[in-house]
Amino acid sequence: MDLDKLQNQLSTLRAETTTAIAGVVTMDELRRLESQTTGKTGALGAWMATIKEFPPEQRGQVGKTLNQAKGELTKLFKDAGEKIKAGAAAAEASKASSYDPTLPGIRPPVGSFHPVTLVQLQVEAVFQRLGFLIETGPEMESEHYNFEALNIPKLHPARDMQDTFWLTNGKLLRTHTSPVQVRAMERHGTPLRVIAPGRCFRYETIDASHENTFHQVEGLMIDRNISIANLIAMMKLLLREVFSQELSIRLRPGYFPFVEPGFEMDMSCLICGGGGCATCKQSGWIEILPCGMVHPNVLRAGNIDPHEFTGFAFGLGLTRLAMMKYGVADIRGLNSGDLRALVPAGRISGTTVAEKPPC
Ligand code: FA5
Repeated sequence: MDLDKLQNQLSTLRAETTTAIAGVVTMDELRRLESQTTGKTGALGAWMATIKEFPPEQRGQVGKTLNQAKGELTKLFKDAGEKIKAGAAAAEASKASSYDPTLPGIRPPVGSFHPVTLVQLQVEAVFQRLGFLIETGPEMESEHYNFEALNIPKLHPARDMQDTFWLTNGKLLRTHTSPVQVRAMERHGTPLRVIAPGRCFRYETIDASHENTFHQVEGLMIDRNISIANLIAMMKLLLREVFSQELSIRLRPGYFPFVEPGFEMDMSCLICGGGGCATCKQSGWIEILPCGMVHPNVLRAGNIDPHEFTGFAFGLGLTRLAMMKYGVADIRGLNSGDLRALVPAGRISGTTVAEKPPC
């Protein structure tokens, strides 16, 4: 063995070690490689053991060369170790910074209430505050409750006011929510404050303000000394609460066999601002709240003495109320699944946010 050959082999070892270090990822791998290279039993250790085979005059130089090579290799390992540690620390830091617990969460997409449901909840809240019960009645109704108990006997021309879907079992799809009036009288007696929201069905020609399936809210208040003044005050309060503003309304005589006197309460059309449009049939007014004082025959049908008790009733057009409140110009949009009509103001673009039920 001569010194030149030793130096050549040490150069080769340096080059191979540099290449091997470049492929190392973890500190454990690096330590293993270092011990195989510079450790006592490693490649350099084997060279150290050969010093005594050199002639005595060369041993000093051989030792120096081997020590220098060991120093260079040790530095290579030290630098590589620092690099690996720095990389691990950076990865840890970036992992930590990608989680910010103060960021707002991602809202899961959820639907919103139907506009009719929204106004229904609002109307219910108004009347519940006034001590009214909320009743329901069957959609498949008997002729008795839908007509006869409401002072509309068979063959009475008033039946033509509400084109009816008759069923093969002799019943019908209720044409209004008024059947709940006598049902509630029978169930609760007097005094009585009740509202009854629900779906109604009529064999109607459909247009911008008429559907064959629509919603109403029936209202009924029976007690001693109930007057038209109570009725008007209650109707005005309802519209003020739902629209959060004083609206233009008008009261005109209306005929319904189950009330006497009867009225039609109209509100100024909010689609056109009263100027006239297809929704209000160019009149500037929307028929929304027919009402009146309960007819004595209806009180009798509900086992209530008309000499002792009086009451008012109304049949709010809930679907039309929703149209006015949310600016839906055509009633068909509400039943068709058209999101432009169904998602009222309050939806945040991008994600849908469940509308809070109005208080
Ligand atoms: C009635 O249904 C009576 N039962 C209301 C009533 C109750 C009067 C108590 C007096 C006392 P009318 O047919 O006008 O009345 O309907 C009431 C409201 O329901 C209307 O003002 C209108 O807002 C709504 N409405 C009626 N028909 C339709 C329809 N086809 N599509 C949408 N809304 C309708």
